[in-house]
Amino acid sequence: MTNIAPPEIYATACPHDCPSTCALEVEKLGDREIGRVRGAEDNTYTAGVICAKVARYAERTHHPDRLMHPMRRVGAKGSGQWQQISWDAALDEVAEEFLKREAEYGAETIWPYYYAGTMGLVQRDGINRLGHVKKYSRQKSTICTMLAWTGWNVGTGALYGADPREMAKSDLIVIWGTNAVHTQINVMTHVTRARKERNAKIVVIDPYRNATAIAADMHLCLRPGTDGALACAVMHILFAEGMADRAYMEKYTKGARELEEHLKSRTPEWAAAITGLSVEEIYGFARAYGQTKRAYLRLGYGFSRSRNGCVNMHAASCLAAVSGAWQYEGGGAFHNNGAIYHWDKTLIEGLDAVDPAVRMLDMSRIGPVLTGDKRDLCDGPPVTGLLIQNTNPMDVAPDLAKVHAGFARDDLFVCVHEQFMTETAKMADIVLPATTFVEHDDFYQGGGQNHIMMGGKVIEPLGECRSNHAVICDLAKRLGAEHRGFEMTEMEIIDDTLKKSGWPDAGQLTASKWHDCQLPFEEAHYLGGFAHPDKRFHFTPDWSRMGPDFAEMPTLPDHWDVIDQTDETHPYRLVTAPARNFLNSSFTATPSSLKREKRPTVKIHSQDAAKIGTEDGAIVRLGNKQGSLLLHAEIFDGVQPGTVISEGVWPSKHFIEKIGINILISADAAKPNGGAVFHDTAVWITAEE
Ligand SMILES: Nc1nc2c(c(=O)[nH]1)N[C@H]1C(S)=C(S)[C@@H](COP(=O)(O)OP(=O)(O)OC[C@H]3O[C@@H](n4cnc5c(=O)[nH]c(N)nc54)[C@H](O)[C@@H]3O)O[C@H]1N2
Ligand SMILES: Nc1nc2c(c(=O)[nH]1)N[C@H]1C(S)=C(S)[C@@H](COP(=O)(O)OP(=O)(O)OC[C@H]3O[C@@H](n4cnc5c(=O)[nH]c(N)nc54)[C@H](O)[C@@H]3O)O[C@H]1N2
Ligand code: SF4
Ligand SMILES: [Mo]
Repeated sequence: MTNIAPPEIYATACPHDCPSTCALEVEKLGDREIGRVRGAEDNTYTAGVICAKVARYAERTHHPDRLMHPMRRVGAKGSGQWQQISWDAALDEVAEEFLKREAEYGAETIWPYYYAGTMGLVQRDGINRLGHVKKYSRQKSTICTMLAWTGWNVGTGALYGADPREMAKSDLIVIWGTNAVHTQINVMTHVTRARKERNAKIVVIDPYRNATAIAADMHLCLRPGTDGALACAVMHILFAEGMADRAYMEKYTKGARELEEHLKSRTPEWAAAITGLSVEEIYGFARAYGQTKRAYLRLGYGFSRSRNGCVNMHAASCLAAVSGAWQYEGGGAFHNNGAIYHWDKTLIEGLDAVDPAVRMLDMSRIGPVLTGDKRDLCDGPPVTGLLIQNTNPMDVAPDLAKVHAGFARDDLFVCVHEQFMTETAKMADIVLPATTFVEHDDFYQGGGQNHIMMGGKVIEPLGECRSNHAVICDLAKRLGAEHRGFEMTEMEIIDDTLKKSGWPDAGQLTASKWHDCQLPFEEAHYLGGFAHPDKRFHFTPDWSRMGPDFAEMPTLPDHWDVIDQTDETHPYRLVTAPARNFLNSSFTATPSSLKREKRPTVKIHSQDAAKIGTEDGAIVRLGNKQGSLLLHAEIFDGVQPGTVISEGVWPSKHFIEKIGINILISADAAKPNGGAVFHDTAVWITAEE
């Protein structure tokens, strides 16, 4: 009998762009092999639960399609013809091309383009250090959080709220515009506790009966982009029926009188006409909310991804300030904990090298930028060089036809550092192979929770893969960029950043695995006052503080009717919600995720299907002025007629005509400070013969 030693277990954190940031335990089977991945039982937020796609992470790290070597394009752009080259040759070529373009057009012609493929602070944000030192174009990061954070901050003054673990102590949890079962499963852990231990009620506010709505006691299935109307009517009822906490408002809020006056005309009947909900549903929710002290608003991102998204987020956040639920444990509101970590990111991002005169390009408008829109280019030089890490704009960005046209430009030199041959990598001139999180050191912060987490390397890099940090430092040398951050290891940067930010150092964090940064109850619930200078929650938001494009924004919570409304030609509203087994376009290469998601579809109400003349499994064409695409119809009555849903983000190659759903998504920058409007699209639908 042979004695097989149990695998070594390493503590780390999930690197993906998910509010849960789970504490993980990874089995190490060999120098270059991981086994099972589990959620840490002893982390109070993760509590042993992780999503299925990350539990199967070995499938992703050891995928046969992982990029293993640097490659140079030899055929036409996008032809898929590559030649394997050495790291030195690849980096030399990138540097040479960038320097040549810089000499011709100035440094702003190079655009380091990145997002959150890994949420590790060093590997994600280090690219900014190179950009700042070189005075390359800066990125305005609008693709995800801009609308939600702006809408939250304008009311509370800061990006934090009631401890997410407090949901377990609530009597009513409102899951608003987040499909938690898909996008952050750990919310359900704490919600389920409240239900089991306290018989708490769960309300879901979402335009479709998604997996989270199925688990709820009440589902308000409203039209997309109408949450402001719902919030106003709920507050109208709170005021009208004596459920508004006037003493609380007197002490803690600004604008309560104006708000009450303004809401008189925002009746449940008014909101019913806008949202498509019944008056009874609105009363039912308002009374349940108003009569429960421990009522917790868990506000997600989904309902902010509209042209009126900031206004809707603010309106929803007002509920807790009218009811006074903030005063109670298990009550109040939460969206994200970004502000509790008070990072000093000078070293990671090279903030000491920032030149505010360097232009900022809106990442969500990469299509217009690459196709030469003068306004997007701030009247500056064209972008002729892209360095891409951690993101896949050829699939995920709005106005995909323009993005594809931009990447096809012959004069554009593109270097993509990736784990997989994504649609973006396919368009590169040089592709560099990237490590996955188990192959490099980093540290993480919880967005939807409250921990800083250490994520040390578990195995050696596979093939010739290198970390983002290594690539940025190697390029810096060749590009003549100097900064002490380029001379340090990942762990040295982690240690320095932790200490400067007032947290335990790298050694301590490695030993404790994570550090709980939750604010004390009084502070998290703003009981010493909100985070504005006047210490009040603002019912009357000052949008001018939040972004340049604030004109015409409503100065009180409202239904702001600037969404892509339906008309005779475009009778349907499309929501492009996240699929359970993908994470944006990540995991679209792993067999088990593909098997579960099957193919891109559009969910259509049976009444609409009858009008269109289509049936389950048939092919329909969806379109608007930006373009059109073919999708398989799925008859689904968990929406209001007029709303259609397509889950993703599927890479373009999976679509019948090889272009993805974002061909329909507008690159309009939402007000007041930009932000992509993924769930705000009017379309036509026809049956295909
Ligand atoms: N499985 C999986 N998990 C993910 C992701 C993924 O793609 N797949 N993406 C990750 C990322 S990057 C992020 S930012 C988070 C986002 O996670 P969430 O906060 O959940 O936000 P969204 O994914 O945009 O959308 C969630 C829900 O919003 C609903 N919604 C759309 N429009 C409206 C509206 O007008 N009103 C209301 N009330 N609801 C609306 C959609 O129908 C959907 O059910 O999830 C992360 N987690
Ligand atoms: N239709 C529609 N489109 C959407 C959304 C939607 O809801 N609907 N959601 C939007 C949102 S919220 C977001 S945040 C964006 C996100 O979109 P992306 O930022 O493009 O996210 P992913 O598609 O997951 O791509 C991240 C890429 O980073 C790579 N990566 C991961 N780790 C590393 C690493 O350590 N180094 C390097 N070099 N690469 C790495 C992964 O392999 C992956 O290809 O998509 C947006 N697009
Ligand atoms: S739920 Fe989110 S954070 Fe947790 S393992 Fe899955 S993707 Fe990662
Ligand atoms: Mo996101």
